Amino acid sequence: MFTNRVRPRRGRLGAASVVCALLALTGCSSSSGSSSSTAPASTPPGTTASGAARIVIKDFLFSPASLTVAPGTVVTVVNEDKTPHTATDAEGKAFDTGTIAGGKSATFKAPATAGSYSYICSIHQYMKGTLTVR
Ligand SMILES: [Cu+2]
Repeated sequence: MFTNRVRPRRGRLGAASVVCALLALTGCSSSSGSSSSTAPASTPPGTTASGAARIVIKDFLFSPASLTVAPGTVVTVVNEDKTPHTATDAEGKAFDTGTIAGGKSATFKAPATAGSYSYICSIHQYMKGTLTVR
């Protein structure tokens, strides 16, 4: 009987400590968010600094669907499907991997001119991606 009365009280204490922990977490994240404004931005987000980039084709999708690279970056396209695919500039002939057999990879060189290039798989033209050069 006595122990039955104690148990619910412990449960309430446990819940209260969880709330305290959550409050501490939110307090912590808000303070770190304000301090990040002072940090210098060295590289724009989404830009590869190393000069190499990678696109993976899986389940008839380009991943990432949108990639930003520096002009002239060598981009490796990995085909993880069993079906052949390509990564082909949709508007001009700025780049084209040619047919990449299933399980294989190919490379192309990003255009030297900055801009946004939409590309497709020339075999499955509903497959779309965007390569941004800047
Ligand atoms: Cu394809």
